[in-house]
Amino acid sequence: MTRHIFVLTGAGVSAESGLGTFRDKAGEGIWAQFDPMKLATPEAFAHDPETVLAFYDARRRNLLSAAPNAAHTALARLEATLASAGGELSLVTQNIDDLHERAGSQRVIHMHGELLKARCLNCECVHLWPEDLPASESCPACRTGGLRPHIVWFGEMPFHKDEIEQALARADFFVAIGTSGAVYPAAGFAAEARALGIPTLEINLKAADNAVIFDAARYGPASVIVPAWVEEVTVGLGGKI
Ligand code: BJW
Repeated sequence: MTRHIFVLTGAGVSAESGLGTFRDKAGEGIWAQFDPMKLATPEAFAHDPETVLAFYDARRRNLLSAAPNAAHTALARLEATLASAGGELSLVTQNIDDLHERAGSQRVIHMHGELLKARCLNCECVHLWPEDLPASESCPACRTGGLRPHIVWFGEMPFHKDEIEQALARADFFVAIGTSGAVYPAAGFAAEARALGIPTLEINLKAADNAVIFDAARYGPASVIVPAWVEEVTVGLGGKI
């Protein structure tokens, strides 16, 4: 029986909450409208902090007006059900939004950081930051350093690498939800799971770049497919995972 499920989520899980994806339909993803090299790299921030900060201010405001959808809620329910049956859910997200938490998930591993946090360039202290972040702002802790969004940009090391590897090694089922499989290292997790002998499932609107890696797939909107899958995993096994 499945007792430890590893779930990797991407932008597709938050798409129906009104948050843009990055590489979806031609001309509609965030990176089709904006050049990631000018907005999501440490070099871009060093060169033009105002432009980078304005981009994240707009994304932060959009996030604050968004709400979790049925996929987020179902994953929170899965975490609680697994825990009450002595199992475990490892929820690793590439998303910088807080919609999993707002849906009730207790433990979310944000491998690409969090939009509602800022980090000091000097002391590296991380602060909750739900407001606009002006370039002139200094760290509330050390008062000397400037602040940057607490986000992993291209060329930077994703967070929680060891914890993620350990969770993957403990898992007995791997699910990727709403992610294109275009960005590493997350895009490699399904292959790592397979190499460990863990069954893999893709949930997506359409086949991702790395679809061939998965043992099974369910295609459709996350708000429909995820609750149905969670229902199967929990009720289908008589409430016992
Ligand atoms: C639905 C749906 C619905 C829609 N229901 N589904 C060449 C080869 C291999 C690697 C590299 C390479 N060149 C460079 C690299 C490394 C690089 C990388 O992978 N680049 C690729 C582009 C090739 N990776 C990195 O740099 C990472 N760091 C790293 O590797 O460190 C190593 C290192 C070693 C030594 C020294 C230093 C470092 C860091 C990556 C950081 C990614 N950051 C971003 C931006 C975050 C901030 C922000 O939000 O602005 O993270 S990029 C962006 O992509 C964001 C996402 O988390 C990430 C993944 O995107 P995601 O979630 O998959 O979204 P989409 O839009 O791509 O897909 C959406 C999916 O949803 C689609 O499949 C839809 O079908 C689906 N969908 N609606 C269900 N309703």
